[in-house]
Amino acid sequence: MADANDKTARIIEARLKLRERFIAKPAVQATERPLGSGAPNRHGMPKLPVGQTLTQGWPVLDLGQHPRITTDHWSLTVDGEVNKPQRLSWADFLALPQVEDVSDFHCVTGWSKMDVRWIGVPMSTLLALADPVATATHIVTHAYDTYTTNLAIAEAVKDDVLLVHTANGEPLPLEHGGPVRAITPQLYAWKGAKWINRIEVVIGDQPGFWEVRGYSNTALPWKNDRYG
Ligand SMILES: Nc1nc2c(c(=O)[nH]1)N[C@H]1C(S)=C(S)[C@@H](COP(=O)(O)O)O[C@H]1N2
Ligand SMILES: [Mo]
Repeated sequence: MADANDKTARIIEARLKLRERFIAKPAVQATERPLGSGAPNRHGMPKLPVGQTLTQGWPVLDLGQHPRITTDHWSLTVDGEVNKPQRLSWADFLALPQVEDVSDFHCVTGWSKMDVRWIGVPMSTLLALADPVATATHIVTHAYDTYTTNLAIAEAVKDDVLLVHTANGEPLPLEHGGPVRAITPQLYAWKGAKWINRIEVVIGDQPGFWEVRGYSNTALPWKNDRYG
């Protein structure tokens, strides 16, 4: 057990170091007054971003294919501009320190799903394991349905950016990206790849599926930053 605890401690320390390295760099930040309504959320942003309405359900939006990946066949690669490329099996993924977090989900089409209780692994943990090279700036996440989306590393290492397998106490449903998807609560939801299977670290920005088709590259809900 001591070994497992040491390993967990090392992973957590590497994650904190990585966050210091990238959060300290200028992230894509809203400089104007954030737009929206409601009491501030934990990031000081109005609970409901401008132009959004609350939904009780959970609409499904994607390219139309729901790849059925069993956990036996699932894997996650972290590669590209890294010193230690990783390939994790389902067991490897579940052996990483898990976090539980409650956050909101804002879709660019105008609905917001509030207070989802997620369980998963921080994106920053996975990046810390792979150790991005000094000049790395962005990631491209890839999914089993061929979807891609890009993030500045400074966004990707935020505390609430997770690779989740559980939502509100249930395994993440297939149509919402099960067994594992990414979530980006401080950006529009298209920045979170469902059925994620690869995190590619890159030097310089590489827009993804929607970013090259007219969606905003930065995707900031409190700036109404929907289209590029
Ligand atoms: N792999 C994959 N991830 C994806 C998409 C997709 O088509 N494929 N669509 C994105 C878009 S546009 C949105 S709005 C959200 C929707 O997530 P939901 O279907 O769980 O509501 O997933 C995002 N992640
Ligand atoms: Mo979307």
